Amino acid sequence: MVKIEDYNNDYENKWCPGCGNFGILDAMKDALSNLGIPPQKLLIVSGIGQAAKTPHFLKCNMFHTLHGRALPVATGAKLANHELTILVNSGDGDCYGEGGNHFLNAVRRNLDITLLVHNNKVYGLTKGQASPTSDVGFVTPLQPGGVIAESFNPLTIALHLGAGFVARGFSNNRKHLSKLIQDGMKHKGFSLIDIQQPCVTYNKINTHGWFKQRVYDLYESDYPADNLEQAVLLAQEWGDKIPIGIIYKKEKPAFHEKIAALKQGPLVSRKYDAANIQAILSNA
Ligand SMILES: Cc1ncc(C[n+]2csc(CCOP(=O)(O)OP(=O)(O)O)c2C)c(N)n1
Ligand code: SF4
Repeated sequence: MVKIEDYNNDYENKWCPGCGNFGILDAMKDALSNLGIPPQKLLIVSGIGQAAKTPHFLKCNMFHTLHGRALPVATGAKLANHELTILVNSGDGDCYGEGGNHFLNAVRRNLDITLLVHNNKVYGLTKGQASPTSDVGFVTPLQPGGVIAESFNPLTIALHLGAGFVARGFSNNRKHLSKLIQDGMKHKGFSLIDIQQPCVTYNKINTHGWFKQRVYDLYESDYPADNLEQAVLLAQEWGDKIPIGIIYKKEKPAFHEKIAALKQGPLVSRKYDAANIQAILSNA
């Protein structure tokens, strides 16, 4: 049996008091212990940013890589060992800005990994510049007249690229977020969970209270999450009402299942000599 405490470590945490990242960290530990995944069987990959520091605060295998590059590293790890459970923690700037191209291609490939994007609609670590998900008009020290570019909607982009699991969470709704992470991890293929995460220091608009007044739970509705056209419409609902839960879900073959060379088991468990590398390649 895996307990929440199995994931605890004593690494010093310097997130601001009240940061939404704490709720995401708690929900992750709850989800991982509920799924019974022991720390040694889990790899968490992250890039750079406040969100990307998350794996420092869990006892597990981790790979903290370059800004925006968590998904390519996770892709390599999954192809080397497709039996490994892989989570990616990324911020909206890290994933949709610097790593935007990798996001698009990871969705298209349908890698069997779960991507948690801590979406605070701002660059937190570098002190409050606009990110791709900042809303039009959002004022920052670098955009004193307000953001003029349209906001990037990761949910509709992922749906249009054929994603099989698209969801939105809220960092303060920890039980709900834990369930969402569990459902995302149980899903075979790429799972996007875009998590609304208040940055109490640099985003004074989208606060905990702002979200609490607006979020409603799709798990409590009879929304079926299996109709793409309905999902695209729902993914655009933003303002007075904000849906949280599974927006769309559809099973399809994962990337590693389509690679002939991986059918006889993970690459890491093979013995390598010149002859068998040739055999693996000729199988591909
Ligand atoms: C190649 C590169 N470009 C820029 C930076 C500077 N940088 C570090 S974190 C960051 C933004 C992080 O924002 P986000 O991903 O939204 O994470 P948050 O800190 O808000 O959690 C930037 C621009 C960097 N470290 N490397
Ligand atoms: S700056 Fe924002 S995102 Fe970073 S720790 Fe503080 S509240 Fe969290």
